[in-house]
Amino acid sequence: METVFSGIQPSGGFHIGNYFGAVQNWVEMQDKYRCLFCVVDLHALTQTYDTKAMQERVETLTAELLASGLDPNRAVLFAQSHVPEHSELAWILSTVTPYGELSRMTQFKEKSEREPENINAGLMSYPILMAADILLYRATRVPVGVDQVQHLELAREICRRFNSRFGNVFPEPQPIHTKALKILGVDGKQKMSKSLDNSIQVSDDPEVIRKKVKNAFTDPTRLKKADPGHPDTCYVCSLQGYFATPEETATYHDNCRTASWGCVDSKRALAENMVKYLAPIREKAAEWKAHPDRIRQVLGDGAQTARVLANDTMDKVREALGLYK
Ligand code: AQP
Repeated sequence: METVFSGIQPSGGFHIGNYFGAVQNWVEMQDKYRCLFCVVDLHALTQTYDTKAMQERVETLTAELLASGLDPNRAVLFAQSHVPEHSELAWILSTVTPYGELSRMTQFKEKSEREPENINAGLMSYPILMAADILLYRATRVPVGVDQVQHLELAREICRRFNSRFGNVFPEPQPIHTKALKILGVDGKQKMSKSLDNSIQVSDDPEVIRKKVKNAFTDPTRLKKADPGHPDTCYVCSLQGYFATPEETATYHDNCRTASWGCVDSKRALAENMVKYLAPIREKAAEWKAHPDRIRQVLGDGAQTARVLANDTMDKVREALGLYK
């Protein structure tokens, strides 16, 4: 069975972009691959955060991942900082990573602009840690959203450089492209992100969802209800298909195109479908959150399994590097 690795940062609320862009696919992969899914808390250190909130963020995210369908009996679920070999391998891989490539990464540029007072070296070497995350488990498959494609390409390059210099230790990981390549935030412009104020979180209360959808960006060319809408380019219409059946979605789009529905009607349908769709996840996550001991147990067991695999790889890496025994 091939090995899949993927990670998610505890950098804020788990949102519908993360769910459709990543986690829904992870759930489906559990029966097809040997899966390792990681709460990448070391990656989250590259952005400014509240140290007191970190424990809570990791637990909440884990609860939401479990509520979304990740099953600790079919996948290894763990926190990155519980397996120190991620950092060790990242250092080793940094010695074969071309510096110029790092500074060209789109995410580095975007996050540097977002937080100009915190352009740290970790933000730049983020893709090296990501390469270590994957190669540590000799994963051959990595599900990625469009925002991570460039990082995975660099991970593949790092893998090739290591292997050509030190011998064939790592298989070259291949991407699995996710269905929802990129979900935009409610501003309709930037990628929906945990660290931006533009997301709809899977655990948002129904009233919060309704309010966010009500204020979401819509077709700016549609000035009054009688104007025909453009469902192919409208942000609200682009989300309908995730929460409604194909038939319902086609009807909503038709209603918009023929102006029998205004944007308010489209938003109302979207909000209600979203509330209904997300309710079971929100409820299951609340159940998990009520039992932090169980969450801790899942992450502890996951880390134990991950460390066995990580140690095995690191033995091979140290041997290949010729490090002093
Ligand atoms: N808007 C999105 N649409 C589709 N997929 C998305 N992903 C993230 N945002 C979208 C996918 O979610 C997975 C986990 O992402 P991450 O936590 O590693 O970091 P990210 O990609 O940087 O996600 P965020 O929410 O934007 O976090 P912050 O704000 O902290 O940077 C990835 O597979 C990603 O493709």
